[in-house]
Amino acid sequence: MEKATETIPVSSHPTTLEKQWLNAVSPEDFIRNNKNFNSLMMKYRCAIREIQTKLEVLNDEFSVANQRNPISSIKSRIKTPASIYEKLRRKNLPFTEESIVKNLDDVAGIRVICPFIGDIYTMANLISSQDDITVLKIKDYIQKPKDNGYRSYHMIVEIPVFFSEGKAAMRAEIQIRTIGMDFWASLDHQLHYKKDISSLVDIASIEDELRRCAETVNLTDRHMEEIKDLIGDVKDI
Ligand code: 0O2
Repeated sequence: MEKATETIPVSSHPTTLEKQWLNAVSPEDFIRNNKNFNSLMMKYRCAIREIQTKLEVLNDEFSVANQRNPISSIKSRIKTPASIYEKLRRKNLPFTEESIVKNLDDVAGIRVICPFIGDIYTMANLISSQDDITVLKIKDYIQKPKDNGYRSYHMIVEIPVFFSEGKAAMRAEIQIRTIGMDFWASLDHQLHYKKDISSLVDIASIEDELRRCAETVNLTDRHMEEIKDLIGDVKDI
């Protein structure tokens, strides 16, 4: 006779994360931790919303004054639990709520894509000068690109978010880059994400190609900016 119920294993090879969350804690602790984790992620999502609204307001205002948008698009994401866990593990830090808040700057991430390099600095200055925003860290990978060719302007900011029980200072990472830099970074990200291709292709030669491509993108970005300056006010870019 067939069994009425069957336990389906989650995975025949549970990951460290699964072991830690599912096996190492009691069901009560698991549920409580999960609730606290979801509540923390909700706060980061709210911080993203606040910052995104600020950026949209600045974009609207600029477009009325200058007949063009300094922002082409905005993307945002909350770091996945697995990615949070991995980053803390890499830094030898505990996977607790306190540790996430204290040690991670990029749980909330906002990516701002601009048409021109000049727009990147305009948006960075406008957002930094708002008095409820505190800029904690800046990494200018445009002035000083990474060895692999990565270019982008990174800001770690803190913003107050108002909840029913009071105000919380939430941290977020804002990455600002041109359309070309973003195009380049997504291909580069795929290369590192698909680590399993290393046995099939020559990674070093792809990295060389990407480095060359980053230079081409940079030259094009600067050339486009020069053309824009020659034209003057560019409409509908
Ligand atoms: P994901 O999936 O985008 O979240 P730190 O936080 O200072 O300890 P970290 O995290 O290396 O050190 O800071 P950094 O240099 O500011 O980089 C943070 C993010 O920038 C990365 O997040 C990427 O999104 C992006 N980034 C940095 N370097 C590169 C690169 O060489 N190529 C690409 N494609 N993106 C890059 P995560 O957490 O790595 O990933």
